[in-house]
Amino acid sequence: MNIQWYPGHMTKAVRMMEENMKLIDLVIEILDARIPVSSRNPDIDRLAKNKMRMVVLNKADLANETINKEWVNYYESIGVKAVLYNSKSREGMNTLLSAIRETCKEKIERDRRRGIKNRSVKAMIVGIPNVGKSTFINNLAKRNAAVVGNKPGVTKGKQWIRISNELDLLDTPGILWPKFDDQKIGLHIGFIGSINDEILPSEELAYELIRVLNGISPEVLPARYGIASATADTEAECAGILGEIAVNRKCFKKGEEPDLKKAADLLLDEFRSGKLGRISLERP
Ligand SMILES: Nc1nc2c(ncn2[C@@H]2O[C@H](COP(=O)(O)OP(=O)(O)OP(=O)(O)O)[C@@H](O)[C@H]2O)c(=O)[nH]1
Ligand SMILES: [Mg+2]
Repeated sequence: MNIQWYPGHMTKAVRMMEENMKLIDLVIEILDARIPVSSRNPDIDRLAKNKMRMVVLNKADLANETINKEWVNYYESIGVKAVLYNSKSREGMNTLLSAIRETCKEKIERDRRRGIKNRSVKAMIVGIPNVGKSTFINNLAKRNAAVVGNKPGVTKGKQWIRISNELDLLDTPGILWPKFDDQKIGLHIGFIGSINDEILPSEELAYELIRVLNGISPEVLPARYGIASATADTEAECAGILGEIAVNRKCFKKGEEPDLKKAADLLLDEFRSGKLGRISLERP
């Protein structure tokens, strides 16, 4: 399976981000805590050159708690400021605001020394589609300023949102990059729902998810769907497991034949929304 999604609106978004970068002090990169490696867009390094940087591991509520901490420690060890965040509950808000202040400390002090008052920190919020950029902004703003949605490609253009006298955030559309070096990256991004589902073959994607889940925590699928433990190395084995999930969830075509497409959509949906538990796919 060859996954790639780089439509014209992303090229346009990158251009918009380049044009606005001169106004920006800080670039806050929103990653999905379940896949901090795959959700890191390599193009951001070029875009954000010479800017202050910070990483937010969002959707921390969907990722494994122990592995979440490992990631924060890892980033600290390489000198990158990273904080865990859950945009649904605002868990981590105080740590986050102090991390922003800490990251921008020098700029704030420099402004003060020069007698510049009332100049806010301007931060661009960037990341791949559907990681929760707009939700994160609304959360900080304590109001529904930006449009959010449970699918990739919701934000279409730029939008400035004032958080306080000290902080303004720029919402941007989610961007991917022209080619994934490793197809594993494409798969992981597909699993979490950051690629337009219309271009994804959901059954094949579900087979891959079954294979990956079986490797990470083999008890998850049997526990959730009441099926027997089984190996998931070959496509036939994965299809067998998906068939059992279909039967368990009564996904049938006309007659008695299991509907694998329906079961695949259900499995992906349950993984994405955390119904299978808090599962991190990547570890430092
Ligand atoms: N569980 C959980 N869900 C979240 C969190 N943050 C955002 N979401 C959900 O993720 C989905 C996508 O959120 P958006 O804020 O629209 O994502 P975005 O990054 O702005 O997406 P694009 O504009 O399409 O690039 C929504 O259904 C949110 O409710 C979080 O921390 N935890
Ligand atoms: Mg958005």
